[in-house]
Amino acid sequence: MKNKLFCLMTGILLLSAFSPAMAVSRPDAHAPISVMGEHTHNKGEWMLSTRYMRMNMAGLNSAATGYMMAPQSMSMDMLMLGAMIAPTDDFTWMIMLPWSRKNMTMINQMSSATMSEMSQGFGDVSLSALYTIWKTPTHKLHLTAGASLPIGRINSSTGGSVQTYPMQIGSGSTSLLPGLTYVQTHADLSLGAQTSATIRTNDNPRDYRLGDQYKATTWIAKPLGNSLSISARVDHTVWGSIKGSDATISSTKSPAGNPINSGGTRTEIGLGINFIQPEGPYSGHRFALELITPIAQTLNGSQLETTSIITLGWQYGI
Ligand SMILES: [Cu+2]
Repeated sequence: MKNKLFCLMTGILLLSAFSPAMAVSRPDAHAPISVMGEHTHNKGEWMLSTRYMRMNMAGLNSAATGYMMAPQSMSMDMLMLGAMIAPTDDFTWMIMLPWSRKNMTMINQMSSATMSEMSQGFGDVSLSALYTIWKTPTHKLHLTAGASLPIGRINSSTGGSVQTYPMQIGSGSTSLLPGLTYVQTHADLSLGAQTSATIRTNDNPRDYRLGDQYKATTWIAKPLGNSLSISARVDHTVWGSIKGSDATISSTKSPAGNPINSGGTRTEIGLGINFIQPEGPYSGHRFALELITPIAQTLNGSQLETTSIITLGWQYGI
């Protein structure tokens, strides 16, 4: 009898000790790749990641009446480098550095001539602490407290004049990045939800600040075997208008140079896959893809609408 009890107790202890580690090795242990800071690590673990994101925008939500130029399309290619390290089971540090390239085409509304412009560079770096509040084998809740530092340029120019607000690479402001993530893991699926914000704390050196941004997303992921999982996600973002203005940017040449044409809301759906190899030469590597389509957007004034977003990611950690 004592022996049986001992075996049972040892079994329960072993199970509770190993189930979090087992959960980490599932393909859906990480959320769809476009979601940031959605998982934490156990003590001593670290991870490096690269995400490539492409965002396409085309067509104005309302005519650029009264402006010389009308934007026609814009694309943004972003490479996001990230690292995570966990000094304890409850704390994970995360650092992220984006590099982006933006292209915009526009038409001169008088002469019908088209032109394009480009900007590129490193964006604002962010540092976050992820703190686990509640963790059981099936539920996990963690808090994110982060800050973004304005290292990205806000004076990118073309032909001698400073480019419009959407073409700038950085925000110029120090921002707070709070967030809350909840994940539920079951044998045959996982569910998650995250809310996060970007709160600008100061006007930048060019006398404006970008609008604050609030985001909520929820997803469901289903493992198909040990290597692959598929996911579906809904995302809603609300962001405010630009406050103040850069005196060197013309507010009448293009709607993109006038702060009244900024801010809005967007709802998107994302379909994704995550891939891992649990054992073998590629164990520890993760590959993921997510395709995102907006289903609704309301934009203040005259702005280009987002048409699609693709995120491709590679993560490596031990
Ligand atoms: Cu990680």
